[in-house]
This record gives sequence, C-alpha cells and structure tokens, in this order.
Amino acid sequence: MGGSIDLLESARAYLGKARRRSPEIPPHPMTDRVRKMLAGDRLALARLITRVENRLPDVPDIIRDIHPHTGRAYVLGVTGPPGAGKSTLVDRLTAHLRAKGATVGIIAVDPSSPYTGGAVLGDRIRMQAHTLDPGVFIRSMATRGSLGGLARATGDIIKLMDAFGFPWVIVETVGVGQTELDIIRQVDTTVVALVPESGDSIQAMKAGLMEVADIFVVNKADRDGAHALMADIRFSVHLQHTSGPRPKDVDWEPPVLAAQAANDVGVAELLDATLRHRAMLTDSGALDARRKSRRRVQLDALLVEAFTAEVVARAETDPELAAALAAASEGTLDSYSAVARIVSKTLAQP
Ligand SMILES: Nc1nc2c(ncn2[C@@H]2O[C@H](COP(=O)(O)OP(=O)(O)OP(=O)(O)O)[C@@H](O)[C@H]2O)c(=O)[nH]1
Ligand SMILES: [Mg+2]
Repeated sequence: MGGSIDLLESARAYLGKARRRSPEIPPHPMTDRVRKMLAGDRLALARLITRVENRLPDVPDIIRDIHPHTGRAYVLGVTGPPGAGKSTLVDRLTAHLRAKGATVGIIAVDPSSPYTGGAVLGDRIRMQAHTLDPGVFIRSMATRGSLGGLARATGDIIKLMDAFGFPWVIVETVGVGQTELDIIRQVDTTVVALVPESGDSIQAMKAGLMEVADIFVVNKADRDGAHALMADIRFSVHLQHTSGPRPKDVDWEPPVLAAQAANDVGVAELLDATLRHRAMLTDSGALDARRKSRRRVQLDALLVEAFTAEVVARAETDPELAAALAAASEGTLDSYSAVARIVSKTLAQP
C-alpha cells in the first residue's frame, strides 16, 4: 500500500513538473549543480544524489541533463545474506580496481534498515580505507521507511555516478526480497556472496539467488563447511544451467569461487571472473540487448505512473472518471471494465 501511494506521489511530482513547462517557455538551462558535477565536483555529486534519494521535484530535470553522459560505466552488483562479507569484498575489489587505475563509485543499499546507521554505518567503517581516495565515492542508502522508490532511486544514483565518470559502479545489497531483486536487475554482473554458516537462509534464498547470480563466491572460506557449500552450489548451478526452464541469451555457467575477503584471498580471481563475464556479455551483444530491455522496463513503469497520475488529476474535475475510479474501488464495477472506460475517456480528450 505504502508503495502505491509513493508511486502516485512521485508521479504527481513528475507530472506537475511536466505541466508547468509550457511549449513557449524554452527548457531551463542545465543547473549549476549538474554542470559542476559533470566537471568532477564531488560535493555537487553528493548533493544531486541526496535530491534523487529524497525524490525532489527536479529529479526529472537532473536525469534529463545527465542523460547524454550516461551509458559508459560498468555496473557490478554484490548481494547475499547479512554478514556474508559483501562490504569487505567490495572494499577489496575496489582496491584491486584502483590498482588497475580505475575509479569506483559504490552504492551500499540496505532495504531492511529504516535508518542510515547500523549495518550501513558498518559499511562506511569497513570501506574507510578508501574514504580519502578521490578515485572512490561511497554512498550508503537506507529505506527511510518506504521501499517504494528505493530501486528507482538506486537506478538514478547509478546514472549519476556513471555521468560523473566512474568507469565502475558497485552496488551492494542485502538478501533477495522483491526490492533487492529490482535493484539487482539494474546491474550488469551480479556476484552472490554466501558463507558456510548461513545454512538454512541459503536454502530459502537459493531460488531467487540462482536466478540473478552470474558469479557465486563462497566467502569466509577459512571456515568449516566452505568446500561442502561450494560443491552444493556447483551442483545446483550445473543443474540449473543444463536443465533450466528459461531460454538464455548467453551460454554462461556461473562459476563458484572461494574467497577470504578479510585476508584478500580470492578477490583477484573474483575480479577476473567479473571481467570474463563482462567480456562475454559485450562480445555476444547481450550487454546492449539487456540494457535496452532494462531501459524499456523503466520507461514502462514511468508511463504507468504518469498515466495514473493524469487520470487521478483529471478525476478531480471529471465526474465520469471519478465515478469509474470509485466504482472500481467499491467493487461495483470490475477492474477490466473500469480500465477500458478510463483509458478511452482519457485518450479521447487531449
Ligand atoms: N573469518 C572471516 N571473516 C570475514 C571474512 N570476510 C569478512 N569477514 C568478516 O565478516 C563480518 C561481516 O563483514 P561485512 O563485510 O560487513 O559483511 P556484509 O555482508 O557487508 O554485512 P551486511 O552489510 O551487514 O549484510 C566482518 O566482521 C568481516 O570482518 C573472511 O573471509 N573470513
Ligand atoms: Mg555490508
């Protein structure tokens, strides 16, 4: 419920913005902040991220202005159960990327935490080796009590970091709820980190994780049970790969690697696997195809929001529309008929 109210609010803000801009008034120039951000100002980047995170009304303008500068970053997702060592892995991966000369933007999302603190604060501490490095930018995000816009906000922050010029953007997220899956679907390569001791939670998460994982890494391989877990995952991965129900756009069997992130063991191999996955996606054309369909999914979601907001706004002065909405909510009219009525009425009047 909270999600759909969110959706409406953001759609209203979005439409409000679009409406205020009449054809004779030229679109306002790029804001100073966007210009500064594109010129490499980290403070401007941080402030733009805050605007996106808080879904302020100028987000559509920001995204429009940065759009020509996006599409260059490679986006890596790291997900897995709480405490699997995701932040430590991201920290070590970042060190390896920095050693190769690449700069890195990091987004740590914790959908379960309503406040910026706790685990997210932990992320800051674990990644503090990089806080003084101008080639690394770390941003933590919590839900602030609503999951509704978190995936979209993450997607928009990826765009900001991309436009800023980071060739690598790494997104860390916990678990596999719907919001996390929506977040992970926006990355190019997904690393799933598991640990020997997570036992039951792995079983519960396996279905969802199998679907999104491009690379598995069993972290804390210094602990008992790592080899058994790796064998178990390999078996499932192979089964899924050879007899999975869905047709695949690429022939890639997710490798299952071992790591001890805290000791920087296996991290170079993890980066190698990521680079191999990236090369495979790029060479096969799948990267382009996937990004295209991702953009289409985002467009469709925005269209639904914009149309819904338009209908709600018009219903305030159009009794027929208001009646159709009310009848559908009351249950006196079925929703298919209501939609047919609403769509034809709305499209008939520009
Ligand atoms: N023994 C061992 N401990 C590790 C290893 N890697 C990370 N840790 C420890 O595991 C704990 C959790 O690590 P994090 O990197 O915060 O894990 P996380 O998955 O980001 O945790 P959340 O973001 O809270 O879900 C920390 O105390 C790390 O030092 C490892 O390879 N071996
Ligand atoms: Mg973490």
